[in-house]
Parts: sequence; C-alpha cells; structure tokens
Amino acid sequence: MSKSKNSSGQKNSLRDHPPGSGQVPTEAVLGAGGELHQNVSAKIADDDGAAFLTDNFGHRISDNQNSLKAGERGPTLLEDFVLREKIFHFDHERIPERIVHARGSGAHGVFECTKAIPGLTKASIFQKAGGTCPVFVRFSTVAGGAGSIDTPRDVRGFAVKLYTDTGNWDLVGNNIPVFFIQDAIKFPDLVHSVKMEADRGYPQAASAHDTFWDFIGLMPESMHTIMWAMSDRAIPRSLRMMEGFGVHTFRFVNEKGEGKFVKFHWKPVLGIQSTIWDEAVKIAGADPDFHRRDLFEAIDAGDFPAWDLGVQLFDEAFAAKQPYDVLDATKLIPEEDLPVEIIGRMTLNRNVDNFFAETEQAAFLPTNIIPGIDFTNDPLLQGRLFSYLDTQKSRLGTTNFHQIPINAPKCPFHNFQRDGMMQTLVPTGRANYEPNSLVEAGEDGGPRASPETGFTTFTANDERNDPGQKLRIRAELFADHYSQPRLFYRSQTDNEQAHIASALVFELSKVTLDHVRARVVSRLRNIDEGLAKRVAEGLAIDLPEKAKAARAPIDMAPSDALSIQKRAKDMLKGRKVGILFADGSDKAAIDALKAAIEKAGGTAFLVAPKVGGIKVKGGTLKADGQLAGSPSVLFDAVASILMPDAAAKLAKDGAAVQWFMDAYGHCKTIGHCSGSQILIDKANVQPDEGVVPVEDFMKTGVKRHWAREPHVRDLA
Ligand code: HDD
Repeated sequence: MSKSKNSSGQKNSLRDHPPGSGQVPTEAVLGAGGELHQNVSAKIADDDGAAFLTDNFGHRISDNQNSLKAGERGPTLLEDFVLREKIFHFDHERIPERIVHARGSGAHGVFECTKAIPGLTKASIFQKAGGTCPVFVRFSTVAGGAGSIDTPRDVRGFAVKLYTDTGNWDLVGNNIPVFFIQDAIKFPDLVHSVKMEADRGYPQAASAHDTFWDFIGLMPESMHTIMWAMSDRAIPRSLRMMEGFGVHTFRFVNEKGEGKFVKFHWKPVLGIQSTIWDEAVKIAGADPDFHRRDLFEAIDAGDFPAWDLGVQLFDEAFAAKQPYDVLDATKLIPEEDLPVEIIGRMTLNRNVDNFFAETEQAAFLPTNIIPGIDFTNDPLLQGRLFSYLDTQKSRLGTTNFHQIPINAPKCPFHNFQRDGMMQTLVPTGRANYEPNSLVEAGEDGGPRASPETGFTTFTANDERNDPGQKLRIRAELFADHYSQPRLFYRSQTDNEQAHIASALVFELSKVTLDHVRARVVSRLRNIDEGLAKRVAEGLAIDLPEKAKAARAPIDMAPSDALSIQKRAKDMLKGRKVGILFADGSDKAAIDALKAAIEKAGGTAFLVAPKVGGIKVKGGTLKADGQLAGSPSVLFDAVASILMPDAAAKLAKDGAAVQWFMDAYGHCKTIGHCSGSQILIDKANVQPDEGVVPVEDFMKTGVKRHWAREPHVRDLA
C-alpha cells in the first residue's frame, strides 16, 4: 500500500487497498499518523487465528447472538449499541440500482497492446506492443432490474474500464454496434418505454409489450437496432461469446495534433454464439444466473475469456463519401468496406472478491478519456457525456465516488476538488486553490495544469465537423433509417432471417394495440418486403401500407460479418457437454468421453437421476448435477451412456424425455449409445447428421445442426 503523499498533500491511501484482504485499509485502522496506539492489546486475533469481531469503531464484541435486555424476558435496551449499529447498517445496505443496465456481472483482467500505433494516437497504451494495463469489465442486460434473469432478449452492455498510466479510459459499449436513437434527448423516452409499464409494474426484463413497441413504431430511426435486437445477437450463449462495440465514432489524435476517426470493436476469441429463443426461455427457469455463473466459473477454472481489440480507422474524406453519416449512432461501417485492424487483446483473469464493492459500485463514464482519444459530435455521445457523471451521484450518493477503489485511477491523481460527503482523503496544507504562490513561502503549492501532456480537445477546422452554429436539428443523412436495417437483414442466413421474423412475431403478439402492430409491420416493408409479409402472416393481420420513408433506402452490399452463423467457430473450447448416465452405465466409456472433451478444451458435466455414488459398470460414479436440475438447455451438446433397463426406467421420467427432446429441438449434437434408444424414440429424436453414435461424438463436434431446424420448429 502506498502511503506516499501526492503533490497536493492528499493521501490516496484507500484506492491502493489491495482487493480481497477483507480488511479495513490499514490507514483507517491506524491513527492519522499511521501509528497503532500501544495501550490497545497488540493481539488482533484469537488463538485460532480468526480476527476478533468488532463494531465499526473497533470495539470488540463479546456476544453476537443475544441483544441486551432488561431482565431475562424483558424488552431490549436502547443502550445496546452493538445491536443498533448492526441493524442500522443492515437497514441501509441497498443503494439505488442503475436506471438501466442494473443486472450485470464483472471481472478484472489485463489489456495488452499487440500493435503499436504511435502515428495514429498519442494514447500511452498504444505506444508500444507488449504494453499492458489493468482492466475491469462489466457486462449487463439493459431493461431488467438487478435481480432479473440473465437470458432475456435484450441488448447486452459491454463496459470496459482501462486503468492506464494517463488515467482511466472507459469504453462503455454494447454487444450491438448501433443504437435505438440518434439523439440523447430521446434516451429517457426510450428507457421509459422499454422498462416495466408505469401503471402495472410489468413485464420485467422484456421488450415484448405495448409501450416499447408503441415508441419503436413511432421512431423509424430505431429500425436498424431493432433488426439486431430481434436477431440471435440479443440472446447470447455466454458473455464470453459476444462481440463488443464502442458504437460511436471516436477520434484518435497523434502527437502532431492530427485526428483520425475510429470505431472500436471487441472480438471474442471463443467466437460469437447465441442461444435459440426457446432455449433462452427455458434457461431463465433452469438457471437465472446462467451468464453470471458461466463467466465466474470459467475464470475460476483458469479458462480466461479474451477479446481482441479492433479498430476501424478512417478520415473525413472517407466519411464524406459514405451514404450514411458517421456521427449517426444508428449506423455502422461494414467491415467489408473498412476492415477491422487488431491492435490489442483483453483477457479477464480474476473474479471480483466482493460483488457489491466492485461490480455494483463500478461507475463507468464515457467522459473518462485519455490524451490521444477524443469524442466526436455524435449527438448521442454528447448527451452521454453529461448523463453518466450525473447518475453516479444519485446511485453512489456522493461526488467522491471516484475514491471507491474500483473507480479510482491506478495512476496518481491530484487536484483542488475538496470535501463533499464521504471524503476519505486527508489533504494537508493550505493549497486548495489555484493559482497560488505558496511555493514562494516554502509551502506545498499543489498540482499545476500540464499544457504539453494534458488532455486537449481536438479541433477539426472543417465546416462539417466544427460547424459553429447552434441549431436544434439533425444532419441530412440521419434521415436514412432503412438502408442499414435492410443491409443487416439481407446479410443473414435463411434461418437467421427466420429467427428475426419469429422474434418479431413473438414480440408483436404480446402487443395488445392493433395500430402499434400494424405500424411496426408497415416500417418492416421498407426493410424487406419478404420480412414484412412473414411477420404479417405470423400475426394473422393484413399487410399494412408501407410507411413513408423520410429518405429512400439504398441497397448496400450484404456483409458476412453481420451474421453469427456465417462466422461461427466450430470449437469445443469454452463449451459444455452434458453426459447422461444411470445405474449400470459403462464407466470406462464415460471417462473416455469426458477426457476427450476436456482435451479439446471443453467441459464435461455428468448428469444422473441421483447425484451421489451411482453403481456403474467398473465402480461407482458421482454426478455433477441431478437430472431434474440439469436440463439439456444448460449444455451446448449432450451424450448419453445408458443400459437399456436404466433407459427404460428413465423413459417414464418427463425430465429425461425432455432432456433429449430439447437437445434435439435446439439443434444440438446428440451422441447416444444403443442402450439409450428407447429414450431417443420416446423423445421423438429423428436420425440426422447431428444425432450420432456416442463413439462419433467428438468427430461430429459441438455445433448447431441448423438443417434440422425446419423439422423441429415452424419458422415464421
Ligand atoms: Fe448508457 C449505463 C451503454 C446510451 C445513460 N450504458 C450504461 C451501461 C452501458 C451503457 C454498458 C452500463 C455501465 C455499467 O456496467 O455500469 N449507453 C450505452 C451505449 C449507448 C448508451 C452503448 C449508446 C451508444 N446511455 C446512453 C444514453 C444515455 C445513457 C444516450 C443518456 C443520455 N447509461 C446511461 C446512464 C447509465 C448507463 C443512465 C445507468 C447507470 C450508469 O449510467 O452508470 O447514465
């Protein structure tokens, strides 16, 4: 722990407190001068090494089971400060949850620059290949409350805090590269409409309801993000298998003060993968913490998730030539037009020690930017620059939230901001204003601005990017609301398109207002006539008239990078296989399959009707999970090794039949032995390239067998 004074005389002791020690920072325990009063017993733990239980002011507690009473059966006394402090603190444990992105999971890690780009940016982290800095990442859903499920159809937050040596850089992005609205002034309306409805208080964590679709239907600029939100991107398989995007166009600025536009991408090393809607719904019941658990367990097991940081770089000449405005957050730049260059890698390698202290108290600020990176005039970004700082005061209760260890920079920080609620630093000296000439009197004068190395705002010096006038308008190309939704839809595979259509039918079926449904479908006609027709048929409504487009859409060349399936990685690493066994199963075969899965980087999870030692051929075997509590939706593929009589018994058990029925319905690989046949038949599993003898399981691999989908589901 650093006890060093900074140049303003502040001691930044709390922020250096090592996480996980479970102790109050030493300097809070020690006296102001750092010395322990020697008249207190030097012994701080009992003979077993357990620390003495104390109240918050260090008084040792003699009895943590009984409150202080007036007589054996009398009332509790007000004098009982031990009881009062404990209940008082407990009563105030909760803080307001985030107004959006309340449900989230975080982890620590490291970012490493893999390609130096000093010519493009002076950002210190990109000066040298091999340079690293610590990071904290928080993934989230948007609409649901803090205790809601992990797998609703929703955008996922992807917020990264890089603790660089020139200050914190927060890249507060999503797993979708575009946003619902173009101007921050619409954000409160968007959020009000998607959250539970104001009078009835439901639905929780769902966009499938009147007010959301009412707003969307009236907001054609949302159509591009709606395509993404209705696609499988919005139901990810794992937080480790999502892309992340900075969404806005930012700027890189080099030493010479030259600027380049930049868009940031995080590419998951495990590839992108999603669930199927039916599966996502069932996972919500089977394991509401599916994503949080998956992230925690992977990191705990040393299977560290990683993402490559990519950039799309361009100049004003490129921007001016595009048929969309690069300052419009509802637009992306197809990777085929402008490739993503990889410049770094982020690896998450440490779980938080305390969820509240770290994940819940983490405060991300798009204004946390470092010299070498700058904002642009994107009107959505501009509004965010106010909102995030503001919201932390309401959530964390004090302007000093930057002193909470997870939020504090890891480089020194000094300024003349003083006091405020919950001030934990103890600045010394008189210098709390600037300019001052206290140095001339031999005193500490405090910090000074650094014109050379400090943050300076980029000046574009051109009419398009520094127009100067103040107007409540939007630039002309912002009026094209349909070209990119059309690009997105037309870049999908057939069954990805079917998923989008089904999602729209599902969501709009929950809408009770006919005119809202019709309006949304009328918008879809500008995206793709086929899609609009499918959705209208799925809703059993007449195809409404096409909505008038503020600007006629154009046809952009389809982009494979927008499809999950066209870029799918067929790999076992990071994936989980459920192996079903029961009495009499062949242990050697189970062990061999498990070893092969683990060798390929996957996880094998043994499932049986009972978890304790089951008698199998070759010994006894414990299961990792009980069948009823381990439905096949929790796995990426399944295998079964069963004796015929055990399978016959299981065929009477709904959980066992459903296990295969779901795995088949969710297009997963099913490896089975001849003994399991009765169960396979009962579950109506039909032979196809993904239903294989268990010996061929590894050869077949863990992937979705999409060709099966039309046989198991009526695709809209
Ligand atoms: Fe936001 C949280 C991402 C637009 C206002 N936002 C929040 C988080 C993420 C995003 C990932 C969670 C951070 C965390 O884990 O603590 N938000 C985005 C993206 C946007 C976006 C990618 C568009 C490109 N947001 C946006 C606008 C506004 C906000 C236009 C307001 C004008 N966002 C907030 C907020 C939150 C927030 C209310 C809630 C909690 C917080 O900030 O710290 O201020």
